[in-house]
Amino acid sequence: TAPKSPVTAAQFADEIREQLTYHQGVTVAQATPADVYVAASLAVRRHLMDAWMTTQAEMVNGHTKAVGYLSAEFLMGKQLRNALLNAGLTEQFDEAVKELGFDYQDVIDAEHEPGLGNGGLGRLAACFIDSLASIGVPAFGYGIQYQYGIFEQEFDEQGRQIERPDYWLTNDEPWGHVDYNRSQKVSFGGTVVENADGTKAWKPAWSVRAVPVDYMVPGYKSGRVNTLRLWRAKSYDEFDLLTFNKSEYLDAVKPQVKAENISKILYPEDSTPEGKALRLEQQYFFVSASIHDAIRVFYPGQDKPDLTTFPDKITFQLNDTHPVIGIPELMRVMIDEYGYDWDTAWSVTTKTFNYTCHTLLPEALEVWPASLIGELLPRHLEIIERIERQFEAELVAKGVDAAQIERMKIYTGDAVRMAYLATYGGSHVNGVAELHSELLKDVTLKDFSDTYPDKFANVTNGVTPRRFVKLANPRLSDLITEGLGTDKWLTDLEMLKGLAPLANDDEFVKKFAAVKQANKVDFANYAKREYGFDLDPNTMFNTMVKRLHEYKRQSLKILALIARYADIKSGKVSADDVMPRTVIFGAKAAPGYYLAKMTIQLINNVARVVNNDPDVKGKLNVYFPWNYNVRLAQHLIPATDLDEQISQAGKEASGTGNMKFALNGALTVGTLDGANVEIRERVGAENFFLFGMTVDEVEAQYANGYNPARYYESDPRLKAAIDMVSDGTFSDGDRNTYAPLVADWLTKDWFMTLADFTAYAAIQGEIEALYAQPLEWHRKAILNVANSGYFSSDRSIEDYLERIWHTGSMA
Ligand code: 26V
Repeated sequence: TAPKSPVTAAQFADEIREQLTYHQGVTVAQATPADVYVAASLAVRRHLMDAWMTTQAEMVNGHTKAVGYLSAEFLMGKQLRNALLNAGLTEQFDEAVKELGFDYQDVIDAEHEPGLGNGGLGRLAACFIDSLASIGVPAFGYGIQYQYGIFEQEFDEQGRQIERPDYWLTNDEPWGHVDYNRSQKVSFGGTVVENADGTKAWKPAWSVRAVPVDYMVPGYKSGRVNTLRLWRAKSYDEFDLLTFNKSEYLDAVKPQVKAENISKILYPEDSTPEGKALRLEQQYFFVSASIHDAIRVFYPGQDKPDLTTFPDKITFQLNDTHPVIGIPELMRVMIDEYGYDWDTAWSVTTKTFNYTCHTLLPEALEVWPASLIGELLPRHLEIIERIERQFEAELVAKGVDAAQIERMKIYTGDAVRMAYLATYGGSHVNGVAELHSELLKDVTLKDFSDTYPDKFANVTNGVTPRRFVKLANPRLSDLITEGLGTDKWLTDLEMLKGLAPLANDDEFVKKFAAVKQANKVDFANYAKREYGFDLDPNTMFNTMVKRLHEYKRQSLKILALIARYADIKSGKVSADDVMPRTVIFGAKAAPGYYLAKMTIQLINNVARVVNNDPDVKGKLNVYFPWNYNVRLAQHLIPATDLDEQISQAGKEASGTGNMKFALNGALTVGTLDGANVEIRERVGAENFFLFGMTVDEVEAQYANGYNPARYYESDPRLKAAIDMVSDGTFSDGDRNTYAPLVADWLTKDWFMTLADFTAYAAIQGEIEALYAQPLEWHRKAILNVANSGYFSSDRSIEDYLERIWHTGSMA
């Protein structure tokens, strides 16, 4: 029988013992922290099981349309503490573990986080499924169970990035339930033949078995547990016995390897798509399996389901272009597998899908070579061709001119533009922050928004306050609850507004400051333990964490830092006048991204030189903890005083780190980009350090022919900083090490780092002046927390429900 929640700590300890005995077969005396982690996870899973089953049953029988969130990435972070929180078992766990003779931290540390995402897009998907469950919306997350997640980053002696495979499944993984009995068959290749009756039939060349691995997605205090279904590729042929008998071992397992490669590894590139067959195979693999799975779930046992009702059962959200092959796939399923005519299939398909765009970089929009689609998915290419014909006819009928029709082609004959297919083939397109959505309409998808204005919407991103405030920052959570007199803010984050008056209450401000200080001490200890760093918690903690990309401009931060270093070295600024600062970077670079990797090397070497220089000791320190991931984020964000969001205006679609920092009481230095604009609007211009060019100014510079050398010549501090990078200061005297980076800055500088340098360096002065008045600083920090409630992913989901999905919660 399933245990009834809540239980006492002693009962929970018994449940852990029972798992140790009957699942793992070890005694408490023999058990390691990793054993206890598995046992506790299985125990908490049992507490969620009833709610999981009821949620699923009600979803199928109920009248509330479900959401299928199709995403190639879910960057979940560790599961145990989140599951305990949502099962109401946090305290029982703490005590039970103690009773069993284990250290709480050792047990938590035994969990290897599933890094099944690159960055913002994957973490957003994880926040969204948390919010869907917490609000009580029936939902599935559908994705891929990569055997290797995002690489583990290390640094070599020279400070260069090394990538190591992240085999997160080496140890027992208690959360995923491998459900072989709900497998789907996914096929590839072959040819299309015409049947006697004129219908088409796809004769694929090979197939793989998609096996679902199910994860519980428990809502916070909602009583709902949704499902994250991640597909794992398995071969149908275990191995070729005939070949095997001839002792050709490697050949014998070849088909197996080919099939299982599909879910082997997460692509670590997060902006420049490569036209690689394996990536298209991954996309089609999880999307085809998911569509068939939804039909199985919502029409149980029916051979001839009435798929015209499909859009009333589920709405599929396409997380970027990665799952867009789902549009021709649903067409194919309806026409070829269920015998519907084209128009019926099209009507169902366009009602079923919606598309979220997450980028503004034109090179990040996926375009697949038609030859590749033709080879791998020949029937889909035919369908795409026909969609193109219908689309062009529709545009002609709407009176769109020939030049525009040419620009809007989904299928050019050589290539398929997935963003265009998604826009035409779905009901809504949305950007992820107001500025981003405007730029989509005005620039990236202008022709489409001119032709189909009603399709376009905005939903500003959000983050889950459960993981990023309650779990990551228990001290602040307690203080908020004390300040508001309730903990209801965790499901209604706008309630944080109630903290605003407390910004004028010196007692509260001091408590708030004490929370930040304690978090900084915690982080210093963590950094010592994990990295061997000696951070001084009595300095300002100034953080820049995100993927390493030119547009995000880690270069701007490092150049300003070098300039500051040079000021102190040269005596231009007396060390006594410097507000002591600890700069913390976290960033992974795509393995093939040359300039990004060189920037990592530069940061590491600046850190080495600065941290070993007695002239700046205690004044300026730089640390670069390797392998930034969700776990590190949860430790670092609550300890940060100043957050950097300094992308070139018009390039960062939204950003979500910015929201996490503001909610944890950091101040932001940032440009008018992505969601920074909305954060600043809400927290108040006086509580946000704004600098830099606007989107219009950036455009004007491009139009006039941008010349970075002009800035190098006109700002002596910028010149000094760049010269120090060239002259070998950070490369043991070698002048070649960073030459390509310097050459790029001086001759290209596509993201205008140099043009924004002077303004950026200047605002750092303002920042230090404010930091010298702790009460004022913390008042502003409190106002950031109080006014960031809007950035809850619960609010984002409410907006999707209203503007895009037109559905609601089961309650
Ligand atoms: C693109 C690609 C291209 C092909 C190879 C694999 C791959 C994997 C991921 C991506 C997505 C890049 C887009 C992305 O991550 N966008 C970020 O989305 C965040 C959530 O909306 C947003 O906050 C960030 O501003 C945006 O950069």
